[in-house]
Amino acid sequence: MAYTLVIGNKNTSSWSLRPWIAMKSAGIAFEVAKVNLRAADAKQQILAQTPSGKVPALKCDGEVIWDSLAILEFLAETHPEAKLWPQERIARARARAVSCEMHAGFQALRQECPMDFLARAPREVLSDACAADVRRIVALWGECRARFGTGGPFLFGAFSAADAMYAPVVSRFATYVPDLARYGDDGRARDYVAAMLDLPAMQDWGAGAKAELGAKA
Ligand SMILES: N[C@@H](CCC(=O)N[C@@H](CS)C(=O)NCC(=O)O)C(=O)O
Repeated sequence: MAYTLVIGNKNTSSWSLRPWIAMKSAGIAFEVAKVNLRAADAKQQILAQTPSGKVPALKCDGEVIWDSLAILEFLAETHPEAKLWPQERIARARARAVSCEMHAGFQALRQECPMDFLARAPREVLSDACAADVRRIVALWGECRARFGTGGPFLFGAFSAADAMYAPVVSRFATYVPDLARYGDDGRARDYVAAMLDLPAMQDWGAGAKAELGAKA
């Protein structure tokens, strides 16, 4: 299957990172079509690729699938060998639950701490709403790691779609909230962030972000 993944700017397009890191980590080959979201005609460029008018979108055999979570579901179905969802039923249900919680929530964190992949700018103070989001994520990561994570360093042990969904949050925490102990972390969330930042695919994304910013300077 020939895939083209339409993505935005690597330093800031949080939603684009999700399917990109999943495909890289799962070893699924794809081409990239980049849209500079800061270009004056960005909307037209995106609309030429996907009727949603948003990135990411996955093009495949004349079809287009948009929305990061829908793309992950499509990839998981098309590539069962990649095991993008955990194999065990309850772990899989939980991985979907935490992914949907991410997809539909954490508005305060998204607004206050927009992804800025390469920046390191710790925040001394977060709003109450944003701090509540951070505490909830720390708690859910800790629970996933404790209950399902024995087989590896990721939320459900081996890398899964849930990690792809939270990759932009990992980046936001690295930028703005490096000290997760202040938000109830017992060390599990900190170690999870470190494991995600160590992923070769995550480092590739950072190198790409650097190259894009360098190219513009
Ligand atoms: N729910 C969508 C959201 C996608 C989204 O908001 N993408 C932003 C970039 S990160 C976008 O395309 N913005 C450009 C625009 O709205 O014109 C997903 O998960 O893919």
